[in-house]
Amino acid sequence: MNPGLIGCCCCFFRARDDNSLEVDFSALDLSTPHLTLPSSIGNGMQFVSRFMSSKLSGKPESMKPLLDYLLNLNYRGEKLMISDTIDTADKLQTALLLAEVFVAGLEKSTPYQNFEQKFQEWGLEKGWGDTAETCRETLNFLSEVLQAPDPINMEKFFSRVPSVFSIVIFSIHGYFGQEKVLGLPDTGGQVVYILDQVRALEEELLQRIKRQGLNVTPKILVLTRLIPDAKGTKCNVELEPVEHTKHSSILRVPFKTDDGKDLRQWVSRFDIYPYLERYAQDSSVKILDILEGKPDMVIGNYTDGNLVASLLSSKLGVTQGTIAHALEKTKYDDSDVKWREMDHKYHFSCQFTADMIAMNTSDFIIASTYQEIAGSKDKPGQYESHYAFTMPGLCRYATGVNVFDPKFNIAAPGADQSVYFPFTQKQARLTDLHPQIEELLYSKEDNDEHLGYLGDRSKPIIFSMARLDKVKNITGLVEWYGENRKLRDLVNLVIVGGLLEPSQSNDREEIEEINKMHSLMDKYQLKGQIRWIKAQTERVRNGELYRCIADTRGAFVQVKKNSNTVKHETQALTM
Ligand SMILES: *[C@@H]1O[C@H](CO)[C@@H](O)[C@H](O)[C@H]1NC(C)=O
Ligand SMILES: *[C@@H]1O[C@H](CO)[C@@H](O)[C@H](O)[C@H]1NC(C)=O
Ligand SMILES: CC(=O)N[C@H]1CO[C@H](CO)[C@@H](O)[C@@H]1O
Repeated sequence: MNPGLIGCCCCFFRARDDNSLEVDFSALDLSTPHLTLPSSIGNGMQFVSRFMSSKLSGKPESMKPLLDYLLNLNYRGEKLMISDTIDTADKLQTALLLAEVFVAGLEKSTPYQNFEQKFQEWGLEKGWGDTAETCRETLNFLSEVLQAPDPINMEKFFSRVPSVFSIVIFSIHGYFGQEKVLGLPDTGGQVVYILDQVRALEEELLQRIKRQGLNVTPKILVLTRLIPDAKGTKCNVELEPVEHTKHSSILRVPFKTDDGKDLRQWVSRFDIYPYLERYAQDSSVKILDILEGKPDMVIGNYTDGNLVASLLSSKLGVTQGTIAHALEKTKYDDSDVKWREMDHKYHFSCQFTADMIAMNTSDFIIASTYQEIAGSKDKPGQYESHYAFTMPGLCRYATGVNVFDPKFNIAAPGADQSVYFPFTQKQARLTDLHPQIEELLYSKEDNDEHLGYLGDRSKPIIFSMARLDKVKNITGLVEWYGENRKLRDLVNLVIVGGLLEPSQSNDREEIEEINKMHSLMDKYQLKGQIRWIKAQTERVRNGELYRCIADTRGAFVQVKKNSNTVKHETQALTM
């Protein structure tokens, strides 16, 4: 990695005697207040609202920052909420009072246009609401905050402030596309998650914009890599609309080689660090062009996305969010201490440094669970493990990422309920798909989609679907099943994941795992009890597949790694 990159984050660096680096983020910890109770970790938003309301004492000077913030609100230069004439807290309070009394006297559903002129006379601009009622609510939240600041109204008011219209999401590695990509190397759940997320975000933005009475078109761009050798996917297409959205697109920007040419082929996510700085520059030019200005927020996913989001956010001065559900550091034992042994394969020296930069510069970090941040009794959290660690001979983080920072917020992910619903909802079941699923699970012959067969169909199915890599340890599950006679008598095993032949894959971990699958099936003579189906990409059919497994009284199994023991967590299939 170019050392210039490291200079972009604000913290304290010191060269140590052995030429390695010491990093102490706390040396510059000037103003951000921190949570104190472990139980409040992950509730940063609440904390910030409480902190802000405690700063507003009711005295006019204390309102100044809030007033300045509102005065700065605009959409492409057009003022929102208040105009420049409201330049003191007193004036703001007076305007709110007048407007509140006025809208309270109107029919609730009166459209904003009908009283827009009145609002303007008081110095109020668009953005309070689309009807008399929504305006009244927003005015009231702010009045309450100004009179007697409290965190609840503070949060309510900020949830109404129109500040985000365009969003850029970086998901760089793998093949990011809408069809024929799942199962290609480094390409898995994240593509589906992000496309779902984009649809949900667009809907949310549209609703908010409408509720605020604005006539603004939101824009969402998913930034990924353009891969000229696209392997039959659309990854060589620069701009592609996201299906089932109106205002969202995938924008692909190529990696450049040293001589300035487009890099043609896919590269593993572990090998992409040399390209990222240039990529950040090239994408920022494209983004500014397509959005006709800066985005309001950038979000990164995974190390590469987060690092580029950091670079872009510091360059353009926009809010940065991080969603890094799967950090590599905690996936491999002692990956920090043993970085040297693994570096030729994984380049953790780059990856952990990039993660640290991204986590530190992010304005907020979304985690899905408390455990992900702060761990449990017997396991450190993946973020917590970035507080203090050493990569011997390279660098030492004296104070790294602090989980008590209010930037950490928990938002549990949802599932698309039109795809994933309980198997008991008989009327909704996709019976049309049953013949295909029947073939997938029970046909006798091997073909290029599946290997092995289930001799006794009356047994329940133990089922797992995941990428075929070391961390997901599907081969561990197969081994465990193979060794357990009793279990083999009772249940069948169905695995969906990876490709079936090593020659079809060009991902080094996957190739190893494919070979292992074959040798385990031979070693334990599993044919007749196991069905190994290659990675499946049809989401809707997969939803029904889960339910068909549930019909057999089956169970979904996820192999979880826990320090040095491997626990197989079995959860009853309720879907
Ligand atoms: C990032 O670094 C700053 C100092 O530069 C520090 O105050 C802050 O706590 C760090 N953030 C996190 C999440 O650790
Ligand atoms: C995978 O599972 C096997 C069997 O349970 C276990 O021995 C092995 O250590 C696991 N591998 C990883 C990388 O967790
Ligand atoms: C929310 C989200 O999309 N998270 C994904 C980020 O990328 C990692 C690694 O590819 C996925 O595991 C996460 O699910």
